[in-house]
Amino acid sequence: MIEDSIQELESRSLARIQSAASPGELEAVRVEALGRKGTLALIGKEMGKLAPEDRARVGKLLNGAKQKLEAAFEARQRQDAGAALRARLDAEWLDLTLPAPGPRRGYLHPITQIQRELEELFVSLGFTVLDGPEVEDEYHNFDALNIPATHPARDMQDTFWLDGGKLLRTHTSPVQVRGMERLGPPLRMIAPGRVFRNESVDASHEHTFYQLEGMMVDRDVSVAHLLFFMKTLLTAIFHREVTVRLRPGYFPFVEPGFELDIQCLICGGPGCPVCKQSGWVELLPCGLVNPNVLRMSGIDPEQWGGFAFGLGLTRLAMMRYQIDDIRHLQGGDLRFLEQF
Ligand code: FA5
Repeated sequence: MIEDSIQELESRSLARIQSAASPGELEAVRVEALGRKGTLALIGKEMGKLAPEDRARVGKLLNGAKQKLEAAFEARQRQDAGAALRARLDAEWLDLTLPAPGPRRGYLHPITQIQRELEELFVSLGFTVLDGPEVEDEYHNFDALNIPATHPARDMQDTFWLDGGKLLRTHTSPVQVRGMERLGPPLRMIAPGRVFRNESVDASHEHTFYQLEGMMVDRDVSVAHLLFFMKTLLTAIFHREVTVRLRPGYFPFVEPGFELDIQCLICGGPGCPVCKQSGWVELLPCGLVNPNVLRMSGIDPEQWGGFAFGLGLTRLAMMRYQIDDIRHLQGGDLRFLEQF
């Protein structure tokens, strides 16, 4: 019976519209039942074969089934679209009342931290902080420090020479000379800064590193003054007793000259690559200013005396933070730098 087929199609399709698991499956049900060549269309074509008195009744039934299925189909589509929208809103949920994360905090490089601490200390002791050029002339880097061109001491610091007789300063000592020239005696100055040497790099040697120069020129300055300031400096940096040794050191611009070494804080004494197995790290060369140097900068050595030191700031950072390879400090690796 054609009426039974219509009813059976209607109830079966309604169930399938409800249970369709995906939009694709739902569309397949629609095409099968309502499509141009779908089951309802086929049944419609059979209508002509019906007795005229049955046609109106069956036609009504057929239209009713078509409308019900179309309505169910649209309802299911609306229901699916609503669920998809809710899922999207849930996934994209944003709490506008949460506080903003704020800018990422940066870090001061360990050498900058130590440099600033030392600047504060020396300023509190009456010293002025001076700056000088990294591209220097031969006069300030060497001649005015009692190292003329023929002097073998020029070989102690392998130099990067530039065009026109200029050079990359090999130490911060030229700033002493500039300080004496500019400010005259009495003088208390420090000069932190970057220096350059054409030497091969290893665990304790860089081609580019930091020093902090210090100088005091006054009446009756002695080795006792020098030692007082060196001890004050080391206590401020290490916040504890460190073992040091003083030995004679040769620098043409000081007389007498000393090397102040610190017992290696990486290995504690037995020897390691940082201290080249010696147990000691060269940190702080110093001495009383050579009268020639005072004279060349226009200061009368009969009236004034002075001390000077040239602290290896990069090595000091290594000792303070127990860094076992100098190359980490300039490597630019944030994982390393963020530890300080
Ligand atoms: C000088 O540069 C002198 N101008 C220091 C000075 C100043 C002496 C005033 C007397 C009076 P020296 O070449 O030793 O001296 O270097 C000083 C310090 O810099 C060393 O003790 C060491 O701590 C550091 N240093 C030297 N070479 C390197 C290097 N290649 N890498 C890292 N640190 C270095």
